Amino acid sequence: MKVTQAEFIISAVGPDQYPDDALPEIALAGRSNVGKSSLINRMINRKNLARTSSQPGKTQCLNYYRINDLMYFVDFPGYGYAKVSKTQRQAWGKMIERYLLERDPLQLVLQVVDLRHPPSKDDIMMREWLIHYDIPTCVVMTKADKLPKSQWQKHMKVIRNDLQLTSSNPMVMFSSELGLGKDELWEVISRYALTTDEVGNPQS
Ligand SMILES: Nc1nc2c(ncn2[C@@H]2O[C@H](COP(=O)(O)OP(=O)(O)OP(=O)(O)O)[C@@H](O)[C@H]2O)c(=O)[nH]1
Ligand SMILES: [Mg+2]
Repeated sequence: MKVTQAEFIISAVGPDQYPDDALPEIALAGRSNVGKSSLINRMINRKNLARTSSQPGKTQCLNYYRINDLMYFVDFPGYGYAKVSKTQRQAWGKMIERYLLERDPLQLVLQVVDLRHPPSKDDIMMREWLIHYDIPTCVVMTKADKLPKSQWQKHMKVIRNDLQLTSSNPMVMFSSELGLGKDELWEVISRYALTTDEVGNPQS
């Protein structure tokens, strides 16, 4: 998809601040520091629209980015950051669970994991939530540039297995550094969130 417009809309602390224009939403979930914001920036060709956080674990907001007036990327606060208090963790859980349960415009969750490592306990818990709420998911294995290509398939198999992915669950190899996987991920997103007219030609 050719991105001509990308705009930060709001850091929403709760449902009354979520946009009410019913555009499809693509949410990004993943461990703190895994590379969610970098992935958004790469997908829209902007260096710094999605802020890459200097204070991991501190944000408890859903960050909304509107793309081409067609859809939103919704950047979840990262999970699994060790220094977060129990109260913060519970607040995070409530907000995310409510969003997953009630948010009608949600079309797809991009579960972002680090290709280098087996999924964490939190990654597995998130996956179980997504299965439980029956939400379409695409697992994006990022930071591929940090691993020799010869090891990609082996690591992908571990992730597929640990997250109980079937052959119908899309998985995309990605690197925000290199731009690898960008067109493939736009194809997946388009399939779930956009009509064919809106897709246009893939952007190189
Ligand atoms: N080499 C490499 N580094 C990456 C990649 N993606 C992200 N990074 C780096 O990883 C760090 C964390 O990236 P972020 O995009 O801020 O991660 P995040 O998931 O948004 O983090 P939180 O907002 O804290 O949850 C930054 O230093 C990025 O430059 C990638 O594909 N390759
Ligand atoms: Mg971030």
